[in-house]
Amino acid sequence: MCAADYIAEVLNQAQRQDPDQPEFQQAVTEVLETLEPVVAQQPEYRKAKILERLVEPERQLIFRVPWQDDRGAAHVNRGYRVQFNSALGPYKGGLRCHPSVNLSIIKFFGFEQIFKNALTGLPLGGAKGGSDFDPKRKSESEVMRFCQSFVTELQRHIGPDTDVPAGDMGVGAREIGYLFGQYKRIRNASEGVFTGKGINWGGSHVRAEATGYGLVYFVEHLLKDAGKTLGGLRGIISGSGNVAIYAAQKAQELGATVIAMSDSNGYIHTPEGVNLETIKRLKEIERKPIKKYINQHPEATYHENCAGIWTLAADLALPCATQNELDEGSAEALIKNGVTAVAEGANMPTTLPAVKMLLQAGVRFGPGKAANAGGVGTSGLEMSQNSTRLRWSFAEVDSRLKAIMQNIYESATQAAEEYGSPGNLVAGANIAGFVKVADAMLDQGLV
Ligand code: NDP
Ligand code: 2IT
Repeated sequence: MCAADYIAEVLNQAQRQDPDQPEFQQAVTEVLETLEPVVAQQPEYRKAKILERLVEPERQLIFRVPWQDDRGAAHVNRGYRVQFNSALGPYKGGLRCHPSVNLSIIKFFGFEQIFKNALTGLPLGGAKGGSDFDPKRKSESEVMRFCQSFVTELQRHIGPDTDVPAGDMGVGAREIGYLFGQYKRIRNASEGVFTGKGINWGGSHVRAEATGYGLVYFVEHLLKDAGKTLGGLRGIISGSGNVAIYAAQKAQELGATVIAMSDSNGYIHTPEGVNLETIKRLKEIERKPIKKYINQHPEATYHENCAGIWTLAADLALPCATQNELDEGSAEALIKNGVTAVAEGANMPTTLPAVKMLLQAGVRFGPGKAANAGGVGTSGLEMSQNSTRLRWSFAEVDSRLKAIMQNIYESATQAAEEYGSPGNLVAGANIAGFVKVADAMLDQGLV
């Protein structure tokens, strides 16, 4: 059987086993479709059933999370942790709290995380977790009680050498604090079991900024290859959460103008460039809709429907909100408006057909696995600091983050060339990540 048929068979099998997991199937298809030349060259992978083993998580945990609201009423949410692959190191990946969370979404994240973490060059396995709990419109004490209940169960499955969760959508510094506090209390161990901790209690400098900063460092390399720099470019950035805010901050610092940002309701457009102090106050402190931005900035306009952001003319587009937010219609508008580069701060924000359109149109495209790996890369640096009980300076961590992003860019570019798709970083990132994990799995035997 040729490599293409073998891959099609693994995809069919995954589809038959979990037909009700569309996001997971999408992520698996996106990776496996690019692996044909590698599988063709290395028959050992097929013999050892590496692909079949990769698409099956090592362990998936689903658990009950009961908590009480401020009025004393009881609630029950569902908690997840999918420990996907530990070939390279302890399971590592974020926790997402959002009402849309289900097993398909957590598995897609966990699967992506395997290759992303491999690309960082650090010894990190892949995992993801979270809950369908919605932190919006909950009081501080409700969020705390939820986090304490969540970790009361999760704590028995994690540890600094076993599984190290972090934040993701709906889980930021506040939630990591409550999770860590309860873990420490139950286990009587102050250890590096979460990343994204506060700077005074084991956190790392730059972790809060890392995904956004790393994304922009990656974009600098993408643009350099097209003979451009960020200076003078107009950028649109979807989302206004952790990733979007720090991507915008670094992009503006390096001379770009961020003309639009969004949230789950709509987007603001401000051709002079967004005022990030206002965005930070609204989203990080007050937790208010982005619509309120125009109250302070009458020069800006607000538009309902967040996907409309992709119809604005810009040189650079950074989807930093959520999966499948940039579809074919959006890709068509971006291409028509002459976009130079698109890089994914979010996980899988661009649909498969949209990715293909952008690549075909010659747009420089940075896939999330590579472009947003600075967050988990810096989490890896936080783990190193925790293990040695040291804390590095901001400048030290930032320079290591830059080196990680450069290394990812170079290894994805090189793998794309080596396996016959020069310039296609989707293929390059998948292949570079896959080879590391697959070789480690071969070395470790049939486990
Ligand atoms: P946050 O919770 O901090 O922010 C999410 C942002 O996205 C919010 O502004 C939210 O709006 C907005 N949003 C949600 N759904 C939509 C939508 N359909 N359209 C437009 N905006 C939307 O999450 P993060 O910034 O941490 O995560 C964003 C993305 O980046 C996710 O895909 C995550 O998996 C990925 N990522 C995160 C990393 C990290 O270190 N945090 C690392 C790598 C990837 P609202 O305020 O209305 O809810
Ligand atoms: O998607 C991601 O890479 C994250 N949410 C960050 C994971 C981490 O462990 O820092």
